[in-house]
Amino acid sequence: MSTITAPTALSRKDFVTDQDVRWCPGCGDYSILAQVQKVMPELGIARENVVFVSGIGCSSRFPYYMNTYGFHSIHGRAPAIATGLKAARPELSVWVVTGDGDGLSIGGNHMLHALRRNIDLNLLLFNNRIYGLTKGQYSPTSEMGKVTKSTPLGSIDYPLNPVSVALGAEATFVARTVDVDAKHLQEMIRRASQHRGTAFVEILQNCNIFNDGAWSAISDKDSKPDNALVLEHGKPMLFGKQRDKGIRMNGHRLEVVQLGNGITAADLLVHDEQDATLAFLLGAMHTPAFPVPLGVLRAVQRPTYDEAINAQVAQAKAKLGAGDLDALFAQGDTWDVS
Ligand SMILES: Cc1ncc(C[n+]2csc(CCOP(=O)(O)OP(=O)(O)O)c2C)c(N)n1
Ligand code: SF4
Repeated sequence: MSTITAPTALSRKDFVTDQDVRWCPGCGDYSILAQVQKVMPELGIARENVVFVSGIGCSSRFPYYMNTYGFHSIHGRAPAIATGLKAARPELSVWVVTGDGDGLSIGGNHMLHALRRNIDLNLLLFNNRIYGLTKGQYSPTSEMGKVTKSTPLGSIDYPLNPVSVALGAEATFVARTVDVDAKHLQEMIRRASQHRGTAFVEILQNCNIFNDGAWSAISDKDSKPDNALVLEHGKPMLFGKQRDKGIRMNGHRLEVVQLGNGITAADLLVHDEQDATLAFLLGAMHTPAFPVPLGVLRAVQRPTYDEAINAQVAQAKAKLGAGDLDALFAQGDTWDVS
């Protein structure tokens, strides 16, 4: 969330750069870029107050294509760089773009701390379950048994679930969406930008070159209704082509039920974005036993890191004065190198 508004109305074109987009034809990243460029003007933030920070990977080429400020940083470190930027310049709208390899492997530590600190960032994790840029090695989200160039006999690693990781770090905003669902993706970008605190959005993305169809059960028109549960706050959890299946609580567990034979929508769970336990249960659902939840799993308010750090700075200044950096460096033990 940023407080500085744009002086004049902007359009999608204002956010497009003159750079040739260097993703493979058909890559899911194109749709994500298009939806972000579409939503940006609606947010009413001046372009010079928007910054996209990325690490390394195909997804991390994103800042070149956004006509805003940007920082193509080092592998896995985008959350740390974005944290410094937001703490120093809280009025900026800071976005982190990362991949499942960049954000959860080499950058897992940095991601975790940005999430728990609740600094006011928007974190978009493009999850294609593979390393795209380095040509198809398995990633922390690849499924067990996955045969790739680096796992020729099949991966023996149990995969990370990005949403569960974010919820485990007690992130205040956690959502999931899909590259090909333009409207839903736009809505999640809007919701993330409105949230004060770290907004984490997992975007299921197709890498048609090295992991084609990894999410087809959830993204293809025909299979999506039976494999995805679109969450809406305050609404019962219904899914299926005929909207005749739902999610019900059975003791401490969730279960899929077929409507009819005495079971109605009134028996189903109603989504509550503020219920942490429910978010955990939903986040752990996966195919084939359950549909994959899409939408906002959790949205709650908690003081942000940037507010807290700037309050402390103001407090220190009130007590001790503005301070003098040169005097600070010159105090204590100093020496000349000759
Ligand atoms: C320090 C360092 N280690 C390893 C690499 C090699 N490397 C570049 S991108 C990448 C993984 C990218 O995967 P992901 O984040 O999933 O992005 P994608 O390309 O799939 O969008 C790796 C391991 C690097 N550039 N720097
Ligand atoms: S390698 Fe995959 S993720 Fe990278 S640009 Fe090509 S299709 Fe997209």
